[in-house]
Amino acid sequence: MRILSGIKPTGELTLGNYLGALKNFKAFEKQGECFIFIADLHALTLPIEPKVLKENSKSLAAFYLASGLDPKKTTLFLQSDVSAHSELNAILQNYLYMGELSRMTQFKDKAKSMKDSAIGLGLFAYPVLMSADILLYDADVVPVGEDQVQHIELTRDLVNRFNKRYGKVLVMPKANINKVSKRIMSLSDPTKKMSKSDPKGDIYLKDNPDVIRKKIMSAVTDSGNEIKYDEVNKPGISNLLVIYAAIKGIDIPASEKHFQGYRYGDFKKEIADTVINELKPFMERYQEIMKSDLVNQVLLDGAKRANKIANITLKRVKRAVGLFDEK
Ligand code: ATP
Ligand code: LTN
Repeated sequence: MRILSGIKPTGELTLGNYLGALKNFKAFEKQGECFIFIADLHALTLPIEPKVLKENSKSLAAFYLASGLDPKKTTLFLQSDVSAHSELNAILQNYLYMGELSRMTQFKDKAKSMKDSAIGLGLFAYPVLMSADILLYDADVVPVGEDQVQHIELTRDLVNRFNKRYGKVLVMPKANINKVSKRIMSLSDPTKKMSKSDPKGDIYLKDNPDVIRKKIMSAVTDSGNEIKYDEVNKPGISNLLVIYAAIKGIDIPASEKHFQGYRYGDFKKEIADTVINELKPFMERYQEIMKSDLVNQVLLDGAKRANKIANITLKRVKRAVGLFDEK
């Protein structure tokens, strides 16, 4: 089995990225061949300073390593180090259509506050490049948070469309979503996703313990006093129950049961302790890795391995569509 996932180096990673994506990757190492990458080309779809992009990319690689991924087993690489992503993107863009791309929720969210004249083609075509990322590695499974499922569904439509026309060329991928941590919400507005590009209500992995505690203690809840999972009427409490369950590796009813009879204040205090204790060793490993030369070595080696596999698929696709390739 092949497993592939990526994160954009667009900003400081949040607890949402950690619980919804990063923390889940390690478990896949035992199940198959993993490819985990830094989606730096995708980070260019919205304005970003060159220096910031570069720093974020290194930092994200260190986060991957700190999460326990073994670079001997998992291929860790930078998307821009493998030119086949851009080449396959150029081919696949002919098989996805304006109508379906304009229906993507992520695109609509990101573009809603922008003038048409400022929306880059890359932002609109984001799912094409994402399809290329997935299909180049013949990925069977793509672990992501819930917000990415629509993009993977679109990739599946593309595979059907492409294979119907050219034969069995592309492998059909499937999203894998962690049932508990699929959508961590903002602490200040628990009806919105916690997102690294929206600093309100986020816990950043780099926040120090005092800041994390303050943010959790002031998380928006309701005026009631019952600790109960109810996404509609108690989104704030529900989100904190989810965070606890995701960290402890338990389901939501077990999380609810654990806090039965707690007062909101004590409940929040224990959530804060849990988050702080989870992130402390993780961040210590991260700091160590950032001081070493490990990231550079791992990305160099990862790029070599990724290029080898990606180029095989690219060749197969080029031949299928009739691009002259006799080498
Ligand atoms: P941006 O704000 O820049 O759009 P983001 O914080 O949404 O970014 P991505 O780089 O798009 O993060 O996502 C990386 C991974 O983290 C994806 O698999 C995504 O589904 C997951 N993820 C992001 N935010 C959350 C969240 N709040 N809850 C669960 N998973 C999340
Ligand atoms: N779109 C994803 C990042 C991403 C990705 C991928 C995830 C780019 N290419 C391929 C899984 C597979 C995001 O915004 N989180």
